[in-house]
Amino acid sequence: MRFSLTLLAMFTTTAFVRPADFPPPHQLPSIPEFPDLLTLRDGTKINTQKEWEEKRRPELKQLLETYMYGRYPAKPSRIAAKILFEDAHALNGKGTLREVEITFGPDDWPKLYLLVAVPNGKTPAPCFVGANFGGNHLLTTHDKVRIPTVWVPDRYPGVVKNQATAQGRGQQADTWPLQSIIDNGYAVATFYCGDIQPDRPFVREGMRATLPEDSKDPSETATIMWWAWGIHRAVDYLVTDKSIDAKRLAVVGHSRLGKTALLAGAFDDRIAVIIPHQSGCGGAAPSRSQNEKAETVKRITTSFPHWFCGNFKLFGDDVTRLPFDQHALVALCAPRPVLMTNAEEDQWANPSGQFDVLRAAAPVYRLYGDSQPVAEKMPQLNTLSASRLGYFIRPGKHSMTPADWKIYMQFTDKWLK
Ligand code: GTR
Repeated sequence: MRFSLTLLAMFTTTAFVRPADFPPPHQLPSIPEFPDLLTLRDGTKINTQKEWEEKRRPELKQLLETYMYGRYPAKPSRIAAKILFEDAHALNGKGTLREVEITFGPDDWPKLYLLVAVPNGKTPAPCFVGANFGGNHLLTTHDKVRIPTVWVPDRYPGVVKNQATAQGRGQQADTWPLQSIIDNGYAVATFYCGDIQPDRPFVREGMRATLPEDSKDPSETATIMWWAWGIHRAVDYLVTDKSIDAKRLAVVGHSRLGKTALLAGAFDDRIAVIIPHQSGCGGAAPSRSQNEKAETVKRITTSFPHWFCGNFKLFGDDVTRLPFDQHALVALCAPRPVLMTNAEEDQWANPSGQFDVLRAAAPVYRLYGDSQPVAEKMPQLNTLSASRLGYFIRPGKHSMTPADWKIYMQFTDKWLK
């Protein structure tokens, strides 16, 4: 079945206006603790939900764009979706599997290929959405699923000289367990992150190729922001898909794509639940970290210079100059539920620091009337805290497994069903 569906004729383009008083990083004041979420930069206190939404929330978004992730890109003026294939008897006959080609912007912009699995007879279904690491074809053996043609890291199964091949089919099915997700009454939609922006620095490819050449702009849109923006384009499609319940979307991602999931949730209110899995530094973990085993701002901006904008690197030697910490990103999600999931041996992702971030975001959730949005103490191993600011830590390492998905679904069963 091939047909084209025009989603949204025209978007308004929002120009980014940098407030005149955003100085270069070294001129910002040093703030040793997490900056107060309920005080504007000019010192004014925020007391109500309205003040938060009208004043502090936009200010924090601009700060995060300017100093960390780079500008939130404009919405494309044109977006369309085409079903590449649909199999109504997939997943042991219990699901419908389709792949949707989402086209936006001028003809030479990248396309996004969204793999969508829907539970038959249970629609409109709540839906998980997120980016994957190595291609949709790694998640299922279904032979109609497209193999990426863009650059893919060599470490993924079946990749030869940075090109994905059919050898990879189904090799990472455990990371996004489609069958068990639909068996639990959820739909799921995912795309290869590299469709939007391949995960390597410097090359003017993917969405980065749409930016001016040789830009010295220290707030230029960086890779994690592009990926989050890509999730928003997937959401543009999902809210038009009749088999999906547009009000019950949960964003999920692992590690660098967990950082992406949190940013995507913070910048798009259409997403109802936000699940950053082992997202670590630059995601749910604090930049002002006390955990000596955890990744630091200096380290991450050296290893992965393309994930964040140029300004963020300048905080590597003095994170106290950051006018926010990651609790701000969580607070932008308020009052929507956020679940941070972790593993005990994955100290690099800073599980205890993430719990501190969750606690620090609570004052904003309280403005929305949830008097106890978060657990008092970091939960024991294997004990889900399903508060609005939820937390989970299991034994084991840095990975995304079917058992982790069971936890995500326990949390979304509470908040979306
Ligand atoms: C690590 C990086 C982490 C995390 C991880 C991943 O090398 O230091 O921040 O993002 O990669 O994405 O798997």
